[in-house]
Amino acid sequence: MKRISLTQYLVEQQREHGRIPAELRLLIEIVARACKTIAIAVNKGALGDVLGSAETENVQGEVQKKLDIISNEVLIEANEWGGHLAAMASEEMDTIHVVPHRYPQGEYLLLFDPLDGSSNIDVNVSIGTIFSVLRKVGHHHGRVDEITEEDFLQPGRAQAAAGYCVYGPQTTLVLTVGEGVAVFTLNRETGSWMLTADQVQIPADTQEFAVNMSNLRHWAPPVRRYIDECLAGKDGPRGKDFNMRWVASMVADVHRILTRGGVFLYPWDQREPHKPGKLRLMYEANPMAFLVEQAGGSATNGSQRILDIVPGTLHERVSVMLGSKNEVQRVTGYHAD
Ligand code: AHM
Ligand code: MG
Repeated sequence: MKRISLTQYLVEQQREHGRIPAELRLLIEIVARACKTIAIAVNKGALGDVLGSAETENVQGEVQKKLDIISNEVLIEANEWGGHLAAMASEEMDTIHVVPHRYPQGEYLLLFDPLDGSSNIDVNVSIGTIFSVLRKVGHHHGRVDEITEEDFLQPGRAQAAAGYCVYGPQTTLVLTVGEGVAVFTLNRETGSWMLTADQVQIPADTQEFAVNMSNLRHWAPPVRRYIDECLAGKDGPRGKDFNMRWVASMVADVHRILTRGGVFLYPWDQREPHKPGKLRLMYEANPMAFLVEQAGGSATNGSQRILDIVPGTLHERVSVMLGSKNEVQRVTGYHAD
């Protein structure tokens, strides 16, 4: 079988299907190239002095790892000069990063979690990069300094593209431009991303859930009910046994779900009642929700479709339930009961 590269795939999307403008194609190519650079740093591990803590904190009060900071810098540097972006936002930066005046300003806004699954870096378990692309809306008359955080506060359904890269046994890039989900695998010999799966579909039913079970006693009753019923297996109300997986890297857990189905939960918990959840809406939940919906799955916060949530702030958090449609519908339904 003759495989096509990411570049060919994007040119086809642009030329034959008219699905993406040239600027968006450039943006995706640049993000993909940055992910290659991050993958090289990840692979070096202790030899590259990239493991461990940077001894700094991000805006959310989390201690940053060296790779969090390296990956953030790689993505910023790669994306500044192309003329495709107006501004960027990241889990690792308090405020937005407007493209400097010396470069032309483009039509897009890029958000990312540069290195997701930080707790897995030092233990050599899969980690990843998540990204989300929005269009600059409103009347800016092309002046860079007019871009503000407000321009980013669009619901996830407005995304022009989204994706993630998994740094695992294989380095894999998963992408949607709103016409299904495509998977590319990095060929290390040639340095090319090659299309290895297209129009990925998540089965509607599953017997596998992903959740951090150590938090069980803190969850709200609908989530406890859902998991209790899964755990009861054949003898319980579901009448079938469930398997459990929890990588603690959202990219890896979502990738498994895209590959063979499943349901992923990171629900609200009562320890910090005012915090809707752990995961961030704009650069974790939204891009993953877009991918999952494009693959025929669902994503909600228990009461609402993730992609319909209008963000109030850049770093806002959200409760997440995503994956196989029928399971997400069930756990969401328990919230309405
Ligand atoms: P991070 O962006 O700081 O790495 O945090 C997000 C990660 C997700 O990838 C993962 O699903 C979750 O945090 C794991 O949380 P926990 O350590 O509670 O299992
Ligand atoms: Mg993250």
